[in-house]
Amino acid sequence: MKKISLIGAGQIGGTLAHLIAIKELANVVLFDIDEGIAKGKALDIAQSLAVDGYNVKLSGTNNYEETKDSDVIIITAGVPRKPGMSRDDLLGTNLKIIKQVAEGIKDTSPNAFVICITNPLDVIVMALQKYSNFPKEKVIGMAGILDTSRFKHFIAEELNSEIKNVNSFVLGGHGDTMVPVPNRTTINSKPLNDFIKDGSTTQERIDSIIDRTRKGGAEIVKFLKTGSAFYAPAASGVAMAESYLKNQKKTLPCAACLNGEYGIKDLYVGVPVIIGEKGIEKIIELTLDADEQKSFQTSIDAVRELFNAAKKIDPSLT
Ligand code: A3D
Repeated sequence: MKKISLIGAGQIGGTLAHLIAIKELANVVLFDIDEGIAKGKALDIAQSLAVDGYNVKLSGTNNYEETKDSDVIIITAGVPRKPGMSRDDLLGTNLKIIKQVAEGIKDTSPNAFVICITNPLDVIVMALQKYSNFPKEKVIGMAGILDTSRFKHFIAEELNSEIKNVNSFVLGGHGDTMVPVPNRTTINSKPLNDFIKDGSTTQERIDSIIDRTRKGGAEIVKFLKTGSAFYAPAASGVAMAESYLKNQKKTLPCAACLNGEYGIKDLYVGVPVIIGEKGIEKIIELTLDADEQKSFQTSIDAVRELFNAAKKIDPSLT
């Protein structure tokens, strides 16, 4: 059995543990600075597995030694948003936390595939790679799958289609400047634009879906009041871990460190990548039209600006 360690046993961490267990994907170690949360959730989920006879071991800890030699590490340690906050407001606090996490994992699991979920995502995953010095193809951020599933969900509702027949990508940074690409969206292999042409929907309605997708996280924060989304973020993180552990080579939109692709170097941004047993095996370069390119550039500028803010907080990141 493979080993997945979850750093952060809060809302997403607990849901990740449950999903991993009922897929029998790996044994799970839940790590949290609050040892009681990690131990309590591990025990509760382990006992739930007895109901259906799933064969997975779970444990909870606040000691990095127990995460030793993990195949995959998924990081959600940090604070989530409260109503009215932007993801960027979390930067100062979560940067300090991610530095501690990098210290904790770098010697204990040097060969792990590391998936970061902590916000503000693109900058935190970039800081994590720099603090840990893990290979860039082994450090990846989860955001694009979540943003894409939100877009796909709204499109499926709008066109009364089964979700599995909707295909799309959301690119760019995980923030208000993210870039849903309606031109690359198909429903039953039919381009989304054709549904506008035949009157099934309108450009205005698609524009409002794009806007709702961009604000999809905030919509949930407002409903929950005490935290942010966790079911869909956890499902997205598990899809990445599964593609790596089973060498599925799925193409998934994730935050990856670009090395010249899309004309960008040394910056983590959301793009489609192939995840297999080597980690990020390929970054897919889509040809963007002028509007998409412009929106993508705006998103990249926003990520770069926030990383500059991070460097001011911690000059060791330069
Ligand atoms: P929450 O339920 O508060 O869990 C976070 C956990 O981290 C808590 O149990 C804390 O005790 C723990 N923690 C804090 N500091 C440390 C530390 N130094 N070491 C280990 N554990 C620590 O939050 P959540 O699970 O809802 O969200 C976790 C993070 O994911 C937040 O930063 C969210 O903003 C972010 N998030 C990202 C997305 C993306 O799509 C990228 C979506 C939703 C949430």
